Amino acid sequence: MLSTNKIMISKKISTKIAYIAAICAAINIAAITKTPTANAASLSIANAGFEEPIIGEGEFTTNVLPGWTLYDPSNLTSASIGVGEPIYGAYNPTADVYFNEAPEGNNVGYVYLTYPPGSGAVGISQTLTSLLTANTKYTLQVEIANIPPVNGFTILDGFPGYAIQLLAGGTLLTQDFNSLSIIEGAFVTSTISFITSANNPNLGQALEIRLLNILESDGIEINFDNVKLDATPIPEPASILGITFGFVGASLALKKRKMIRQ
Ligand SMILES: [Ca+2]
Ligand SMILES: [Ca+2]
Ligand SMILES: [Ca+2]
Repeated sequence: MLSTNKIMISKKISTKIAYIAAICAAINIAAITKTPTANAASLSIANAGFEEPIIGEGEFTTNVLPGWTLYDPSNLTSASIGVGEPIYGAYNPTADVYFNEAPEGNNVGYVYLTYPPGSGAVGISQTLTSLLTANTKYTLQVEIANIPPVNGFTILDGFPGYAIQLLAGGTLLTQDFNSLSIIEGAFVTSTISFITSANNPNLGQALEIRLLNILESDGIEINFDNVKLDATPIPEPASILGITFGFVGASLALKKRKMIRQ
């Protein structure tokens, strides 16, 4: 009788230990999930909404886009640029092109390529002043649009496909390679994320954003807008250890209970 009581008391104690350990683990999880939102920072991107230069309704610039440079690894566009054909720039769409015109401000960016599908990827690129940092979650968000064939511009029919890339020191960290289907006249939001470990080989290298027209299918022009890059510190290893100890504590208590039952 006495020993049964002892077992019951031990059971109660071990149950309490299990609860306390579980609560400790939960607190550690809460601390981790809270930390990132508190410290999230927007990284500086020059001309992120393509509002420079200021241009009139329906107008566009020809290969002029402050903050951004042409990315053309196979030199596909050199002859076209030489004769002044527009390849990239800022564009101020009218309401008959996009119902809401631009998702942000007045302008969007464009990449316009009159080459057959399979010719190669061309786009715009920006190297940031921000450097790749350890234990950080990077989230890149870009609005992408399929410009419709309105006002007799049947050449704008179709969509060539896009890629949104995040790099550091010239190394691709992550990309959205044409995963979203975009109907004529629509803007969609592409969001990609990358978490750096403590020993990523590109730590300290400059971040770079590329927005590409990949010429994968029939179509010549893509529009982009409202480029955003957030950096959020992720938990220190100490907090992760806290979780581990919490769960170890819970499992030890459960083991104790099993031993008492036997
Ligand atoms: Ca804009
Ligand atoms: Ca407009
Ligand atoms: Ca189109």
